[in-house]
Amino acid sequence: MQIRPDGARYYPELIKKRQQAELVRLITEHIRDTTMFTPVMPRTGKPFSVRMTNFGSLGWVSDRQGYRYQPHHPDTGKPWAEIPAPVLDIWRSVTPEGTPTPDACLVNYYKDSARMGLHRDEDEADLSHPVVSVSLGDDALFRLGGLIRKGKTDSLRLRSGDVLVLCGQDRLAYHGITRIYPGTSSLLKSGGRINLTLRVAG
Ligand code: MD6
Ligand code: FE
Repeated sequence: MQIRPDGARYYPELIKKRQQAELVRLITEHIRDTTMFTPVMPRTGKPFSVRMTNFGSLGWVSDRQGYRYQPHHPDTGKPWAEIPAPVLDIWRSVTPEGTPTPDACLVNYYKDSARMGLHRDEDEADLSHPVVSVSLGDDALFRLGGLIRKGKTDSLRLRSGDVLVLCGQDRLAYHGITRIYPGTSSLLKSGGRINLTLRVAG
């Protein structure tokens, strides 16, 4: 579903319950094996409230040196695991034919009070490819702005199984997560929300 002309697309509950559970199984196994890292803001070193890990040949990280993609986990130095096939299937189902395969899948984990400030996804080498995001677990309030940070924003309540694509006019739009609604989903045993963000990074 197109939510803005030539821009973002939103697919509510594209992923059905059984498949959500399977994704959570794959992700939690991965988290158990690799542990998550806590990114910090460039320069200030202030920790994010969201914890992260990655799948793919490149993973997104943030530390005092800045934001970047790198092939290994910042704490353990190990390469990231491959992007699971069911996740690649989701990408294929919402991107135009001929779109390259994503090489980066960021896993964001939100506890009840975690948030993500307004930002643009602009660390990728080619900014013409779409960014696909998958929500699992508790609901979240997503804000989608425009090309300037101060512009007005639209709000979208993202629920478990929803897929959002930032493409076209909105590929570089500011966006963020204002809040999580704790207890709105029973998908994750310990609660919270998982977001997968798929990108062609390299
Ligand atoms: C989140 N999402 O949903 C954060 N980025 O937790 C993002 O930062 C995002 O949803 C690019 C495209 C879609 C997104
Ligand atoms: Fe983003």
